[in-house]
Amino acid sequence: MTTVIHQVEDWLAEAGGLLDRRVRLGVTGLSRAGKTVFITSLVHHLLHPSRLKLLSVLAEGRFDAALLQPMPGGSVPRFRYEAVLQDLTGSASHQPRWPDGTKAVSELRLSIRFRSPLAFGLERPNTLHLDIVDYPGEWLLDLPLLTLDYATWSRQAVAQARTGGRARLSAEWLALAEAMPAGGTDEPAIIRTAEAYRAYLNAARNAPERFSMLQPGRFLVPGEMAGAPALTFFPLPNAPDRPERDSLARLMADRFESYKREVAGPFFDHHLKRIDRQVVLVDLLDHLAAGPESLADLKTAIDGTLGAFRHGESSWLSLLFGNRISRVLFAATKADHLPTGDHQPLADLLSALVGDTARNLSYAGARIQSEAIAALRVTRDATIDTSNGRWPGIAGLPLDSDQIEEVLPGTLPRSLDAVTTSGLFVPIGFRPMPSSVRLDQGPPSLRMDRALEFLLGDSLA
Ligand SMILES: Nc1nc2c(ncn2[C@@H]2O[C@H](COP(=O)(O)OP(=O)(O)OP(=O)(O)O)[C@@H](O)[C@H]2O)c(=O)[nH]1
Ligand SMILES: [Mg+2]
Repeated sequence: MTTVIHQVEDWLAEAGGLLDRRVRLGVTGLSRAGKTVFITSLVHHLLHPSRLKLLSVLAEGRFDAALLQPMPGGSVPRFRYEAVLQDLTGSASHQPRWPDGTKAVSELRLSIRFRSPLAFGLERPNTLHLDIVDYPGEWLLDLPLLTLDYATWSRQAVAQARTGGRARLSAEWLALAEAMPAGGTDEPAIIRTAEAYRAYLNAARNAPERFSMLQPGRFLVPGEMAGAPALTFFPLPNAPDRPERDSLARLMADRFESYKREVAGPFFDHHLKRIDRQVVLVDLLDHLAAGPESLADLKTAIDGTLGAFRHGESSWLSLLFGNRISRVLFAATKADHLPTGDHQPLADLLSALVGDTARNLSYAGARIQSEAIAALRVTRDATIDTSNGRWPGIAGLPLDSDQIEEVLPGTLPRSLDAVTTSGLFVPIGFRPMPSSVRLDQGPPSLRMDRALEFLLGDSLA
């Protein structure tokens, strides 16, 4: 029912705005995938569009201007676009730097004035309102929980925790959880074990394998919920499907359900459920460097989160049953860590990683594309002389240095099967250079215009 009301609201808003279009762009990506930098780059590009060569509305001379709009209301803070831009440009008091990790939800609306061609060379003025939301990437992993009950989640989480590199990280929590009496609901012991579970998730996030499947998301970034009972639970080994009254499993299941109802569900409903277009940002390089276990975990996380969304061609039925996501861009971020010749192979590796999932989305009617992008390009290509000959590399300002350095980033694996943990491929972090981002000009980037053309080109036609 709420879906129908939301749709009618949208419809009325559109009718009121003389058929202005509204597109909700879902920027989805795990923690550190590059969401905040992507959103800032996208907005800055559209406000100063000279670098968006492949965006047809610009190439065809139909783009008038873009403007940041005040949000229509509500309680969600506005995305701190100006502050992030200031981080990236630098100021008298600080060097250009990357923004901090996101700790809360924020939203932004950008309106684009453009002209649509009519017959006889006439044009009609048009407006597209683009709504975007930013949030901590960790919270995305709450979406797969929404369709699970506590016993099923426990089985999955415990089996996962006993497998591969996670086993050495989960031992303390598992020992505490196994030692807890089934009938006991001793709160201090529950808090201790929940804390051990959180420590395990934290360790898994920072482990060399760079594990992605870390649930629930608020255990890592609690936002305003730190210490709340809804966050004091953990998966139980041998959790029964029908726990007895007053048992530990029953209490844990109740808290799990309350987490879904009060935290994960509202986050999805209010911020992501109604998106029309989706960009899935993936820091694939980082996971390629971390090896096969990291990649397998990443794939599980991407598949699990995408499963929460409805993809397919939108139609008049959307008015009754809720909108569908009609375009999904899979974007391998931070492609500026590689020389130009490796960009397409990187996009191909991402296509291979999401292959089955992407096929399902296509089958449902959504259009799919993969790109290697850099929302903010902070390196340039360089040819590097070695004793072995001359090789394509990159040059940039390493995170821990004030000198521009030329770097050979290593060899990108030819296929996902060729990925190893032997450290053949080691990405290096670079920081924004002074003057690489200017307030009055779109930022240097890689394939942001292709990304925007795919995601929004038809809405700007
Ligand atoms: N070289 C390069 N690095 C990037 C780019 N985009 C992001 N990064 C790096 O990736 C880090 C994470 O980017 P964010 O945009 O903060 O990632 P996020 O997805 O918002 O992360 P959370 O807020 O933790 O969910 C940045 O601090 C940069 O170090 C890019 O285009 N090029
Ligand atoms: Mg962020």
